[in-house]
Amino acid sequence: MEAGLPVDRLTRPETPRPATGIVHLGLGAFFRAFGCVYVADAMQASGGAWGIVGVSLRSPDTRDALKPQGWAYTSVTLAPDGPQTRVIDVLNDVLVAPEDPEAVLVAMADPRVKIVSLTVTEKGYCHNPATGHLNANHPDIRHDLSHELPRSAPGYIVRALQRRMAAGLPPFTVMTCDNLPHNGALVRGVILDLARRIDPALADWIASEGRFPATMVDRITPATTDADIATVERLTGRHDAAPVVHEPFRQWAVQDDFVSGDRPDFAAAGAQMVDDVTAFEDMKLRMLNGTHSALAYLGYLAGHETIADTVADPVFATYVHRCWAEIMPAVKAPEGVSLPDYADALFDRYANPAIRHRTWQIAMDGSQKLPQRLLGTLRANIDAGRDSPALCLAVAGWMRYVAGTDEAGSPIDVRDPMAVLLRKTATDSVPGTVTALLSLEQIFPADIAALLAAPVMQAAALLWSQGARAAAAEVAP
Ligand code: CS2
Repeated sequence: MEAGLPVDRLTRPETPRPATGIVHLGLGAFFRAFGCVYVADAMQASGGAWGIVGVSLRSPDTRDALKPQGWAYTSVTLAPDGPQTRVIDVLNDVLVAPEDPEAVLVAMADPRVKIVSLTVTEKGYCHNPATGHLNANHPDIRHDLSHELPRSAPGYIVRALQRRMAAGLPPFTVMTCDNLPHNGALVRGVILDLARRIDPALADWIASEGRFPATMVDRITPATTDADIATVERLTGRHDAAPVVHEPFRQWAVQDDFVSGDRPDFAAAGAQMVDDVTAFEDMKLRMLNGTHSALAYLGYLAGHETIADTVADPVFATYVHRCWAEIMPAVKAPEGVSLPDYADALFDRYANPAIRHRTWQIAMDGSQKLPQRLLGTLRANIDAGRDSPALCLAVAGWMRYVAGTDEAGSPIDVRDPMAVLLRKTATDSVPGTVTALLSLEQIFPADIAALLAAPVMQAAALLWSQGARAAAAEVAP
């Protein structure tokens, strides 16, 4: 295409729209690059009316970008040998919850809707990360307890289920797709707790009729940039204001437990439908997300912009292998899976130079991520008498990061629901900072904090005195 000529806007293909069967809360890039693609593939393979109404819980940006395109968008697979594009057209509408909460509840209470799925990130569950239980003091939960029109994702689910019970409808299945430990049980617990505070009979009905399958989701999907939008324009000859970019790899393990068995034929799209996702989830949260966070904090501190840049640095390539060596003894592999092969595949995925996944993006919300990504592994290793110097360095890396100043003395833009508290908790002295941060029980249960005090103190002393790169080299020679 010649530079400077106006290009057409992407429009939705003239194919019939399937009726809406799914409402998705938290329509970010990840779900559009993952869940929507599986649903498109499942309908292509086996049919079914599984159109999706997406809900943005905060900003109107995605709705505003997709509306002129009839909700269609381009999904770009970034393989190391070049990109491939595909138009995804499973969205039937996008609602912006704060603008019209009633419209969201009406959509969720529609009898044709069988599934409400969620990618609201860890903090969207309004739970205590250390215990997994509802945080009843969360401002949005306090609001939702006293108002019919909610603000939080759990609030929307409970109020919509309340309408369905009153209308004599079956509940929808609640399918969480966030990286939380035992995510199905966790969201069930949060929903039942909130429902019980509103109406015990509603909680009883949800407990007996509702279904909350656990899922393990996996596809690396960096935030879309202006450069990605320009690339899509170059590749397709059309302007798409909200494409998604992602790696070729995808894996979805889904607990096959849906209300009346009603769901898309996910297996036809390559998902693994299983009775128990625990082994998949433990492996992925610990091996992938645990090392992602470790590389994010230490890589950022060492001045690396992306995960691919970080693992291209031989020090961090060795370091991440050392992390996997510490993690593998604490993970029970799903049947038929070799953990060393899984680690090798992860390394190749991280090294994909086409994926520009910023360390800063992954470093976000560490207070909500650390328990399931790193602390479970550390507890298992300590219980078994195994040292974990590389993982302790990752925890120290998080501490240095949230203290808010990088190695050159510049401020770090720390994004975390606890950012203000974390920065206030950090002190001028390294041991003081470690002790104070370990005493935050929302993140570190007291017993883990006590066990981690000595090794994390040692890692922190190394990190603050030598810097992230030299410290990584020291623990992983
Ligand atoms: C990442 C994940 O941002 C993060 O915290 O670790 O989003 C990761 O890319 C996905 O879980 C991969 O499936």
